[in-house]
Amino acid sequence: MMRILPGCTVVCLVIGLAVGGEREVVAAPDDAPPLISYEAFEYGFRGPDRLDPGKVTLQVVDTGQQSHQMQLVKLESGHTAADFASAVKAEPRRFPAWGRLMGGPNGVVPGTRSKTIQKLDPGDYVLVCWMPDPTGAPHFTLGMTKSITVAAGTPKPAPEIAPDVTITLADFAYKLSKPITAGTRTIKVVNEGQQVHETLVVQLPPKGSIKAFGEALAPGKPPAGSPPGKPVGGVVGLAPGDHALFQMAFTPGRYGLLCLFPDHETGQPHFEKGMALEFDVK
Ligand SMILES: [Cu+2]
Repeated sequence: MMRILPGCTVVCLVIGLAVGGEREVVAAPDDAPPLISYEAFEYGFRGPDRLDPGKVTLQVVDTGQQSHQMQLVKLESGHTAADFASAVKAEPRRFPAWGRLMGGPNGVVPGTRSKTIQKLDPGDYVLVCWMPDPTGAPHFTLGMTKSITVAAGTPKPAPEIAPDVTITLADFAYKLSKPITAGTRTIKVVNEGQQVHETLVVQLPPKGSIKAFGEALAPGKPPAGSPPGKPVGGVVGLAPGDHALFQMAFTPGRYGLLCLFPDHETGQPHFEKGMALEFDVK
């Protein structure tokens, strides 16, 4: 099963790490794409069913008791959200060709929010949360999906947004174009690999290790106390060749990037193959 995590994970995240209150992002620039906001809770998403095409700022606000994220999947050839859920259950290591993973705001703890900037083309989509419940069941298996439609039409032209830093995803590594400094930053994430990858940004304790955080979340491990870190955003799964931007406020300290998506062949989470990177923000 994809990304099934040990039972302790979510509870520990909530109990051990939900500190610091809501992470506010400072006022967006004038040319910021329109904000589309969804609430994530146990187990579902609340927000608009129908969107206009074009560039948007997609926000997930965690109003629940567990960590959540909002994967954006574009459904082709008339497939439905139920088809996608069945296909992932049947083959958790690969995604169907008609279900394109297009990013979306990655995981946060309760009471906080996460934002990405995405271009939406007309069509049918499903929102999915892969995060585990306290028994390890991915939230999407508990009904945490939502179907949305992007209306037909020509999107309004939107200005290109110049990122502060670009993160390149490869099989199996992260590369930063330059160091991330403290402040509200716009980060572009580009998948140059052959597999779906995510960028989960984790705030780490001073000597924390992102691999240790990943291991605490990894399948098949006994619960080992609180994972040493707190998810604070990023971009969920991006298909090969795709890109998205995320915006978040970085404070000085230690951070990590993590990919929990499974390898096509072995099912191993990508962080075990090298998609785990630590860096200091000054
Ligand atoms: Cu990956």
